[in-house]
Amino acid sequence: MLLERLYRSLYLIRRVEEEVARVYSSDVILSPIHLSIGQEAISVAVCQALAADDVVFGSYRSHALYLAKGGDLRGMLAELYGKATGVAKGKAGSMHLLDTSVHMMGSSAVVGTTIPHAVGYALALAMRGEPRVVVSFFGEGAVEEGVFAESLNYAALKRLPVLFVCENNGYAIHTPQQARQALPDVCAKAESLGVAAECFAELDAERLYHRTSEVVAELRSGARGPVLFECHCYRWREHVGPAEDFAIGYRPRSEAEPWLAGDSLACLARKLDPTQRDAIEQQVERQIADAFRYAQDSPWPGAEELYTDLFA
Ligand SMILES: Cc1ncc(C[n+]2csc(CCOP(=O)(O)OP(=O)(O)O)c2C)c(N)n1
Repeated sequence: MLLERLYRSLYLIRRVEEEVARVYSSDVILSPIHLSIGQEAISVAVCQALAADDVVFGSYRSHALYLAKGGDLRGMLAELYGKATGVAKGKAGSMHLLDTSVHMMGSSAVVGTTIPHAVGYALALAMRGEPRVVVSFFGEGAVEEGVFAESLNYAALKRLPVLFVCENNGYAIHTPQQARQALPDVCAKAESLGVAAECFAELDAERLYHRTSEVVAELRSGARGPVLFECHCYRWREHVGPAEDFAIGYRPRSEAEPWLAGDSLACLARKLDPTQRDAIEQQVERQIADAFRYAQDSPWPGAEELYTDLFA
């Protein structure tokens, strides 16, 4: 049932990141962390509408995307701990999650860089006639990068099967979008480049799921060119790190309150039967406890790994 699937995925991601935040001060996690808390419903809803072999690319804020795409929780946590059992053998950390087994083909610390990668992948799929789609996730800060315009132009020109998903949380680090962009309307920018665009002003996981399903079916059939979704959301924690940062002055807590009150996880929880919900939560809590133990107990990479899998 859709509601249960959405809730299970969202609950897992929220609780994993809360646990990551909780253990972070003990330095067991050896990677900078950019948490998705508050924004997770976007990855969850979009990925539930994808087939297993559809492809996703993300930014450095990609724990939610990786887990929503069916990623390996044990492998992700071991990666954050820098262990040999991590999805990238401990070399990538939180910001460069990549796992070809679930078709998560890249995430990057450098803003905007995976947008052209996603378009290139979609071009390859189109040339091979494979009915798969690519989804490129990025923040509204990435829209300021030159590659955004170049990539959207090319995807529109070649009518490539790409869904661009802009997670617009209103800030790049500490600077609001209005102080950075003369035209803070991501949909208008996309449309000016020939890409059809839709704005989601609220985080409604079920609505986003249904609309993504429709668009993905059209993209898969080759019936249309690329589409951009601008999904408004709010980052509850600091830009990088585990804490809240309302006290440092760049944004007031009052701005967060409507988003906290409209929490996607709580909204879905209210729609579920309490017995069902408890069962899901208990299973997920066990899964999380197991995965943290696995990360903690896993071995460090050996010195012989220092120069393997490196392309620099
Ligand atoms: C090319 C590049 N320029 C600048 C930075 C520094 N930087 C890191 S995160 C960030 C903000 C990006 O904001 P956004 O794309 O909206 O994503 P969010 O952090 O809100 O998820 C910036 C400017 C970078 N990593 N890469």
